[in-house]
Amino acid sequence: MRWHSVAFAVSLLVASVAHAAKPATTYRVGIRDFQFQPRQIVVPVHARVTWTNHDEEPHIVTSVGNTFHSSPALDTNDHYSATFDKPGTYTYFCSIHPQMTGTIVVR
Ligand SMILES: [Cu+2]
Repeated sequence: MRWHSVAFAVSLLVASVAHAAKPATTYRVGIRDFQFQPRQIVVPVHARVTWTNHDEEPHIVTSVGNTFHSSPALDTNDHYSATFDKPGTYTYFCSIHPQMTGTIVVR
């Protein structure tokens, strides 16, 4: 085998390992002052969204229409993640404080 063939095989191997090890990108939504911040985010397919509660009150991330798994009650500094594998607009609210609403747009 010639040297350039070996180099090419090694570069393919490195590329495949790098691809396999790449974690899903995580997007963060804070819960603060009874608001989801940012209230709307746009993420790519397969994105992971993590909510973190910074309030002293519990909140529950609740999917409208059960299009993704809703969270348990999140106490202060608790976080919850969901992964979005299909394009679409996912709306949610806090089932304890229904005036709190948010949207995940997956493209
Ligand atoms: Cu709440």
